[in-house]
Amino acid sequence: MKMIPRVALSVILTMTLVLAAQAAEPEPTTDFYVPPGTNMSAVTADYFTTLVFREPPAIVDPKLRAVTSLTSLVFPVLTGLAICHSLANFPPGGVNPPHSHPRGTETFFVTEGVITVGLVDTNNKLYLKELKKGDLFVFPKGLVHFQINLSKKNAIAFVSFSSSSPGTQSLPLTLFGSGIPDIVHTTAFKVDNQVVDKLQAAMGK
Ligand SMILES: *[C@@H]1O[C@H](CO)[C@@H](O)[C@H](O)[C@H]1NC(C)=O
Ligand SMILES: CC(=O)N[C@H]1CO[C@H](CO)[C@@H](O)[C@@H]1O
Repeated sequence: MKMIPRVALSVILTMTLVLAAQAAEPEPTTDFYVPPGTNMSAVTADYFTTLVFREPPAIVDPKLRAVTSLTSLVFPVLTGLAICHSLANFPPGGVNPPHSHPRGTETFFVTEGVITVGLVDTNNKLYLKELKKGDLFVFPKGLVHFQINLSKKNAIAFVSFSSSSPGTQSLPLTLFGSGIPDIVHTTAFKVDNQVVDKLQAAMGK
């Protein structure tokens, strides 16, 4: 076997270090996480099991998608494992407004119906795609994206994240529900105070 050239070796080594540095969560030092004070003899298969995805989440607002999120906060066994899931139910016309996940890449798998998804990159290029049952779309970590059901039938998606706690920043809420001073918005959006007040009111501010 030929020796691997030194340059190639150092490239491989650098890439390995970069990938390690990019890992969102630290290497586990135990088989799996249990909350402090847990009696290990009392831990059963149920600790690794969830039944909450048996039923799609109930629609609350017919204009929005409903979601059941299974992050490590609600499913502690995922803690430190760099993965979590959610199940989303889109009524006809239901939207998941533009948002991003600062700590995780998302894969979005349609299990029922048709869902239109959109992704915007840092060059402000929009990628739009109509997904049918069985189709999967990738939303790279941190990038703004949205989904909408433009069909007349319900649609469901099974969602995975490369983090046990990917976090969500919803643009409408971040911009108009956080208390950013009006002057910032009137300048940024070139609109008057009434427009800003209306948008803030819609976000409960
Ligand atoms: C731990 O759990 C086992 C099995 O359920 C039980 O028999 C034992 O009494 C528990 N120990 C403590 C200290 O609670
Ligand atoms: C309830 C609702 O808004 N349904 C709409 C879903 O999308 C289709 C296609 O754009 C519309 O025709 C429906 O009115």
